[in-house]
Amino acid sequence: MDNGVSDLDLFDGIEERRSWREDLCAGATVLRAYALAHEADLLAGVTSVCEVAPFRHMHTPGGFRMSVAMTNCGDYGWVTDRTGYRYDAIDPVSGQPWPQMPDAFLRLAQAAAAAAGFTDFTPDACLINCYEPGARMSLHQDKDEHDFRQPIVSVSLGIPAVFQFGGDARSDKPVRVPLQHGDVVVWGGPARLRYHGVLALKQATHPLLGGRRINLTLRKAA
Ligand code: MD3
Ligand code: FE
Repeated sequence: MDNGVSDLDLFDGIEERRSWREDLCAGATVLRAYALAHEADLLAGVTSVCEVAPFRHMHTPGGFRMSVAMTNCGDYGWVTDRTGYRYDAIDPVSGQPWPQMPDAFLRLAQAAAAAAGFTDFTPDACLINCYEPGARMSLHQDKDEHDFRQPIVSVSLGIPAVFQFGGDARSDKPVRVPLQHGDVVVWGGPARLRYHGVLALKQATHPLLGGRRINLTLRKAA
């Protein structure tokens, strides 16, 4: 479904590139290429976060090493280890607070949320996922946040991935949604607790990111 243009009206960019919207279902909106005009600022943000809080492979409570490497910025970060998973204000690796959320992340996410109809999105956490070929994320729900009225905004950067968008039950057959560099997805309302995952990434090369995919998910955790 192509139904128009959504520009980043919170930005005063020199050149706005065209973006188009696809509604997956009530509450789930794909804003294709929405982040492209700001790729340089977003990647600079990722680099600065990683200087303080490098990507690490965390372990699930069951003891499995996650194939996706993760870090966080903002007031809270999502962490998992043998004791369980949670949002924590302290990075367990550095023992310090997570780095501040880069302005470019916050502005892009608020503009995207507003474009999808969520006008009061106040994210306080950004999980940054790093995928290499073969890395995947199995079907899960995001339910560690306190207020499910707030959406989650996800920004895809780097090599492509196939996203699995399931239903409210784990057994609901997921639909496949290919996500490319610059695509932004807003998940909220009735879609907020849908099961979702990412299929194992295929080998590919992106001009800016090489053989990696970075996904930012901005959330209101507290
Ligand atoms: C649909 N990350 O970090 S973001 C995650 O591409 C996560 O790295 C994936 O799922 C990634 O938890 C997908 C897309 C996403 C995020 C939250 C959702 C889709 C969602 C919440 C409800 C429904
Ligand atoms: Fe998720």
